[in-house]
Amino acid sequence: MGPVISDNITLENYLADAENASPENQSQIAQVVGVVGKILKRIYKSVQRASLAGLTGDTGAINIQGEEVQKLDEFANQTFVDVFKQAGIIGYIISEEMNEVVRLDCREGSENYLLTVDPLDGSSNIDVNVTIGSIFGLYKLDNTDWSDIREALQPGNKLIASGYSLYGSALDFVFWMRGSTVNGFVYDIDGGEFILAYPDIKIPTESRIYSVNAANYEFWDKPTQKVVDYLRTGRKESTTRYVGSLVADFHRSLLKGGVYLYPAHDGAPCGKIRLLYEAAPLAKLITEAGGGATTGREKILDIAPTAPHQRCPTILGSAKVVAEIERIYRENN
Ligand code: AHM
Ligand code: MG
Repeated sequence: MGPVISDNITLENYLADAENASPENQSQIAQVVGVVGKILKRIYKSVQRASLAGLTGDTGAINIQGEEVQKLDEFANQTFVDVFKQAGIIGYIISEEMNEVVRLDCREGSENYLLTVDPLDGSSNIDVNVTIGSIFGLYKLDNTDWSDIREALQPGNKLIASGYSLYGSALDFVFWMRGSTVNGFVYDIDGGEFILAYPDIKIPTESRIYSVNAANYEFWDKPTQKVVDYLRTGRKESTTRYVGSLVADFHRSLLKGGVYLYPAHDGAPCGKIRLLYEAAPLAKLITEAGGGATTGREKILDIAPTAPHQRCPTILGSAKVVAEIERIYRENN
C-alpha cells in the first residue's frame, strides 16, 4: 500500500472531525490521541539528536523486566508521564519502564482512563540508528475502586484506542480509535504537523514475508518449530525480514503483509513481548485492519491480564497466514 498524500487532513483536523461525529464517545479518546501525537514529536526530536546530545547508551539501571534501561528509554518514559500529568485527561499511566502504575491528577470524568505504554520499543537498536518507536493503548476502567491495579486490568478486546509510532527515516504515527478505521499519519517536518498519508489501512490477507528471531529455533517447542518450518519451506518464495524492533517489523507487515512471531522458548515460557504494552495494543490495531493476532493457542485479545508486566507468545500478521499457524498449533499440540 502506498501513501495517499492529502495536505488538508492534519491529525488535528482528523481528531476534530472524529469528535464532531460522535461527541460523547470520541471526545476524550481524541484528546488522548492528540496528546500522544505531541509526545511523539518530542521524542522524535530527541531520537534524532540522541548521539549528539549524550542520549545514547544505558543509564546503568535495570528495569522491572530485568533489562538495561537506555537513556532514551528513560527520557521517552518521562515525557509520557510529564505531558500527561499536565494534560489532566487520564487517571492512570502504566509503562514498561515503571514498576508501578502512576496515578495522575486529572479533571473530573477522566479518572477511569488508563494509558499503557512502551515508551521506546526496540531499545537495542537505539545506538545504531535503526528504526525504533513507541506503543500505546487506552482503556476505560469499569471503576477506580481497587487497591491493586491487577484488579482493574482488562483484556485487549476492551481497548478503546491503540497505536504506535516509528522513529525511522520518517516519523509515522499509526493508530486506531473506537468507531474509526486504522489510519497512518506522517510528520511533515516543515509544517510541524502530522498529515494523513495512509487512510483506512487494511493488511493484505496473504504474504510470503515472516519475521522471527530464528536463532531461538532449538529452544522452541515442536509445534513452534513446525510453524516456522512451514513459513520457511512450506510456501513458495518465502522470505525473512527481521529488524529486531517490533514496531518496525509490525509496520512492514501491516502495509505489505507478513507475520511477526515472538514465540515462547526454553527459558522464556511466555516469550519476550509484554501483553499490556506491546502485544495487546498491536493485536487490537491489526485486528481492526483485518489481520490476526494469536499466541498460537489463544487469541491475544482474549487474554485477561493478571499482572501489569506479564508477557505472552506473540504472533501478529496477515489473516490467512495467522489462521494457518493456529491450525498447525492445534494439530500438533
Ligand atoms: P524492548 O521493548 O525492550 O525493546 O523489547 C522488545 C523487542 C522487540 O521490539 C523486538 O521484536 C524484540 O524485542 C527483539 O528481541 P530479540 O533480540 O530477542 O530478537
Ligand atoms: Mg518494546
